[in-house]
Amino acid sequence: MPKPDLLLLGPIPVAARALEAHFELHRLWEAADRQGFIAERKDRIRAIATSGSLRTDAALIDQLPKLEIIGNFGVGYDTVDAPYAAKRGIVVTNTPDVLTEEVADTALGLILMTVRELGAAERFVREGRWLTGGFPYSHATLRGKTVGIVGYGRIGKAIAARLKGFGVGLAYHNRRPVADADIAYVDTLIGLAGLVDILVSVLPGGDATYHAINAEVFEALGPEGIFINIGRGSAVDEAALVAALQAGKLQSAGLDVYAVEPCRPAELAAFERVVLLPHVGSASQHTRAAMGQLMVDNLVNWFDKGAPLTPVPETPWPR
Ligand code: 8YV
Repeated sequence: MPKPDLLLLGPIPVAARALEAHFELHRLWEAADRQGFIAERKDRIRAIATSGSLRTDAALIDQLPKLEIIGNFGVGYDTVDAPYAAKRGIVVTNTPDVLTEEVADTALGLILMTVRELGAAERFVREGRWLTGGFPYSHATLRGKTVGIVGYGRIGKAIAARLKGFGVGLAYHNRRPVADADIAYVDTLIGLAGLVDILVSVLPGGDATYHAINAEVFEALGPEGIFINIGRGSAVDEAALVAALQAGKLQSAGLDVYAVEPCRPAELAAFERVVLLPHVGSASQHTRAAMGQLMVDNLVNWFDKGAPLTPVPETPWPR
């Protein structure tokens, strides 16, 4: 049996060997003329694998009449037009669960780094400044504080479970209350921001959340407030975040994700207290390997057994 043809939009090193074993790979990012590359192969490509670095939009989907499945490396699939794929009968899969605990761990690291200014403290030792004086006390603490989580899905719950051990108050906001939640629900994002000291966003990307975290939210969080983002950068109005920090209307922020990635966010880096991570939420070798395996398993299962393992909610399944 010939291997099915798969268009790989960008490099996914942890999955490369497994993909090669099962598919005829077409590496789009290596092509000088992308349109020509796709046009030459359009009647053969039956699968796409993507890490979200390039968009799988309606235009790309329409160029591939034999496309059956899009495998996304990552739980967030905002760069894939899943509703359009569903209309065309194309399955979309993502990699949930296998990264939940890793991302929650990173969120806790980011919260602690930001609240206790540990990034600046680490630089202080590294740069030899400790030799001439002590590091200033951190302005903030977790003691007696309340943390709000916006986007209370699997990862939000795993963050809350960890924070329970820290003795902080907890509340969350989602479009709808979550049935098995055991922390307080606040029915508006502004209400949540006004209630808490630290706001953690686990919001996914896409039109529904675009700039949901805006000037009004920062205003409600207040001058002692701290904002943490482990979800998607597009959910935050970054200009409003910079403006709030510059005006002293927000104390600090800890970010793992940005509006545009990769980036060198100079305006944010100007604040010593602000903590900036390079989208490493799930990025351990262990978890990235598990994500790669699940993406490949979805694709292989589709061609071997006609069923995806973890289709996204927009994909009507079972049909
Ligand atoms: C991904 C992520 O690994 O899973 C997600 O949604 O944000 C990351 O952990 C990344 O998007 C892959 O490029």
